[in-house]
Amino acid sequence: MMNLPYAEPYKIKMVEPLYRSTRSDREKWIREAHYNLFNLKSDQVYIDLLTDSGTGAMSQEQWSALMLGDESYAGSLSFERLRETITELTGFRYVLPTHQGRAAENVLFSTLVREGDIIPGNAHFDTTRGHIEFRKAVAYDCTVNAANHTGLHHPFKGNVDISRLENVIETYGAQRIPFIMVTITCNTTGGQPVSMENLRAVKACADKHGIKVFLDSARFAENAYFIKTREDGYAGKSIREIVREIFSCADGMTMSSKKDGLVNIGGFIALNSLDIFRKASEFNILFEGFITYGGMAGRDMAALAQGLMEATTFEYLESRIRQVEYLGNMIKNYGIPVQEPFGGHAVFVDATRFLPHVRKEEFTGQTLALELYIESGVRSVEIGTLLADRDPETRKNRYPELEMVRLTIPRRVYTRNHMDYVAASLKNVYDRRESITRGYRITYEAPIMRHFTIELEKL
Ligand code: P70
Repeated sequence: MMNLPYAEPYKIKMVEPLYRSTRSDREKWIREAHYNLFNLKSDQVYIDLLTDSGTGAMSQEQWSALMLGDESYAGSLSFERLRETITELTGFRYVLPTHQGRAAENVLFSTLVREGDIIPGNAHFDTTRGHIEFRKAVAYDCTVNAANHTGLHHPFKGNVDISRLENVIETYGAQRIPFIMVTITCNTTGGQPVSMENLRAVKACADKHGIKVFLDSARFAENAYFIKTREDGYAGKSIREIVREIFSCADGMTMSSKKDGLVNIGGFIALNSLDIFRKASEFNILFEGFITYGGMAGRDMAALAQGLMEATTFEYLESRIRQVEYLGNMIKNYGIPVQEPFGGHAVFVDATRFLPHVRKEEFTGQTLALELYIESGVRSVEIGTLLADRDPETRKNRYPELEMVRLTIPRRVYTRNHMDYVAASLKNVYDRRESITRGYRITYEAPIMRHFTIELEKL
């Protein structure tokens, strides 16, 4: 008897064309794009692994929910349905919709963060860090050491280092720390999960000092899948039971619905405190829109309510995460250095070990991402020095411990054949890695969140 392999729990009803190109087309396009992959038009890309954010495919249930969207300015029934769904899944009573994740950060941080504050966490993502630093506060990473060794196996590389966290609280004092922010899964360290045990330890530490805990929850369902499949005592629990337990370790959450909400745009804040909800509502009205739509169309809220339910099923998560794992294994079997275990939403390639001849000052991660695009039209993204920005005080480049290229898999979009193509493309670059010795120089950069609009020149 053969073990039956896993397969997608859906079939394809509608298709969208992809665009092939030649190497000389791509060399010309990327030069015109100033060697910034964000500047390419989508028809200049064959397989787009830039991000899993807002790039997923909706289900027929979500498309039909769109037709039932209630576009009332106030008291939209689509918002009601969304609020009920979020409360059912997370336990949080109050919900504020926003147009995407960074808007949720903007509203929450306008309410809670002051100049000179310290926000500790596992490893803040760039928009979160940007919103903290924009307010002249400090985003302090308490990352576990294991996360910085790509070849080292550790089931929960997204964990917060609790002794580092204790140290930060001791050094700066609880009154300068409005909250701790834990990102689930942790994007910066490679889509790595945080264990329930660690979440409980963070909450206990925070409670001891009277500090609140917020979860940056863009990929909370993927985190729940890893807890179920890796943490002792959770195999028998459902994804939704685990999700509920995750959020019981926090006072609130910010969400980019473009990931585990399975929609193309949207975000929200959910929390338990009426007081914070009321203050945040003022900023929501100022920046986003009335508190029952916050920058979202009623139909988008209807699709999101449905998406959140689909994303919290084991069948969906298994096919999603095992597709990432399939790509990761193929790349690993070619001998290419990758962050292990593979992340929930992406395979993170260790660019420093892939291209040892390219100096970090010449942007090793970006160099590899560009080589991959030129090789085959696969667009990935640098998660390294360009993304890490300059230190806000010294204005020097921050060189992160990990210089990576992220192959980010959109949800329910690409097939196994596409994954084979991506792996073969990367292998071709790997085979000629010895000949890649020089990187790039910056010719234009914005003062904050530079990687989106940066312009480069080949050295
Ligand atoms: C990504 C995108 C967004 C994000 C996130 C976490 C953990 C908040 C947000 C902001 C950003 C990106 C990066 C590179 C290329 C394209 C896009 N992450 N928290 O792909 O949410 O985008 O809705 O404002 O990962 O990881 P939002």
